[in-house]
Amino acid sequence: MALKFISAEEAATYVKHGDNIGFSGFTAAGSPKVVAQEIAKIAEAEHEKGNPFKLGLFTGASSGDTLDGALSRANAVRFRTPYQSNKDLRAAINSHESHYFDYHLSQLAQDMRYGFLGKVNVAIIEAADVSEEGEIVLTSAVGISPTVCQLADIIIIELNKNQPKELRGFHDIYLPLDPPHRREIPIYKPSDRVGSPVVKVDPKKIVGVVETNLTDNVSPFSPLDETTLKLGENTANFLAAELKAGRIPKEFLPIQSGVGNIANAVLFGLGHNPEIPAFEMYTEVIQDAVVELIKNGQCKFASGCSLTLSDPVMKEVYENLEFYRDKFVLRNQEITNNPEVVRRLGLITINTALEADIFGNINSTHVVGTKMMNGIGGSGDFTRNAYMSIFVTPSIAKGGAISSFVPMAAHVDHNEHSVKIIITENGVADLRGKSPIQRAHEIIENCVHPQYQQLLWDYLELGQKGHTPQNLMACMAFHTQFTKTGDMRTVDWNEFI
Ligand code: 0RQ
Repeated sequence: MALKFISAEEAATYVKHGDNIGFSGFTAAGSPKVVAQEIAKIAEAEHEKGNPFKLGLFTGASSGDTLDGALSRANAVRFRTPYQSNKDLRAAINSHESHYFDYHLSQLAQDMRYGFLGKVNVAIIEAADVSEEGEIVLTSAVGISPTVCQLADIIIIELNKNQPKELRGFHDIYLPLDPPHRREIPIYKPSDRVGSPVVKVDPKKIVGVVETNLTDNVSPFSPLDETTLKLGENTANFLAAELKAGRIPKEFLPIQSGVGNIANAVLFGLGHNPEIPAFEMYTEVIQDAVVELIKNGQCKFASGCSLTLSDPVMKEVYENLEFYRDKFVLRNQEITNNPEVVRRLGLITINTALEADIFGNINSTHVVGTKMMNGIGGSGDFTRNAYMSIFVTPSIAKGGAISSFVPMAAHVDHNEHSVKIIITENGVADLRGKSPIQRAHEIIENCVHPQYQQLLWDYLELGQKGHTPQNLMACMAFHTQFTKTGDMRTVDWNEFI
């Protein structure tokens, strides 16, 4: 069947008010770049006429500004899942203009297939290549594309000339059968390939192909500073000591690392510690630091869901694709984050906390307990099933007005039962085999910023007797004080005695 090439404006007309749209991509990588902007224009025109125009949006994780930004600025997002990091969408979510299901990334595609989240009307998929037989070579990410292509009534392709056709072979698309027919996922090492290099769809569903030529436009990371460098160094030294002590096998274990400035610094630390042997990664996001590790031989292989690379690094990778062909693979997030595979491979997982409490519960998502930052992403998929789950965070935020360690986390994404190690620029809290009160001592002594140590020792004195010595009147005082005065350091426990 001949492919029909259409304009982005025409493609957008296939989308109707009330539709649910499934997009390719994972982070800005692989996210469609032009059709959503045209949909946003239609939404604005309809709103001007007094007509409603809102959509449900499924993506792999966050997306580019040309998608989440454009549609939320046009007030066209009815609901959004599973993860986002766009400032305009964040504002819409926090004002309830858009509803947000903050979802474990590994679960989204299967829950869509189970019918838990409604219909998918349209799939908008970025491709490096597409054939008349319906074979799609994806671009820099896989995300949930195989499932949305399967579920959607119609498919619009954004064929991006900026993404080389030679990417064919870098993807490994494996869709597990749904229960009760599911079998094990036969991945026994990060480099195992178990699926197809392309997404296969019924070509009759492809209603149009829109040509583009745009980069992913991934924002670069903040430069490393004293705090993040120390954090990375502490993480690397801790893992080297675990290896020496025999608690990590001598071959080392695959690493999963979160995304963002802190994760970037940790990868830098791992790459610069001579006691850490060359390792493999089984992770979600392959970011700039991973490419650097691959180039210098510190990372032997990376399995991920996306190549989330700044434009210059992406250019370098695409110009040298043959060097990288046996060094990384891109899988759908149902597989990169799969609990079965994470547990089997024995991942060392390293994710970033927004805040932690002194008993080891982690808040990854809610600023001061109420405002959504980004979302849980894959951190829950990995943490709960890790060989060793690590959380990293600077000990303070906003120049010290916020302590990353509080008496009780104002929102819990990862609880004390799953969190094994917490690391800051000050040191390491090893929570393994420790009771709540022992964990509190370990965290206050090793991780908390000196400006907050005494306040938290004093809090422990206020605690009611019991297994976890919380004081339910005072446990939110850090947060309430910050809301009142803009500084947690001014907490006065006398108010609670
Ligand atoms: O704010 O940018 O205004 O200065 O939060 O913090 O220190 O730059 O760290 O970029 O690594 O992001 C948890 C958000 C950290 C991220 C989070 C403020 C701080 C700064 C960013 P400014 P940093 P990072 C796989 C894993 C959840 C999902 C996940 C995240 C801004 O890592 O979204 O783990 N994780 N996915 O000042 C108020 C606090 C704060 C605070 C920091 N306690 N209260 N603000 N900040 N601590 C990836 C995927 O799933 C795709």
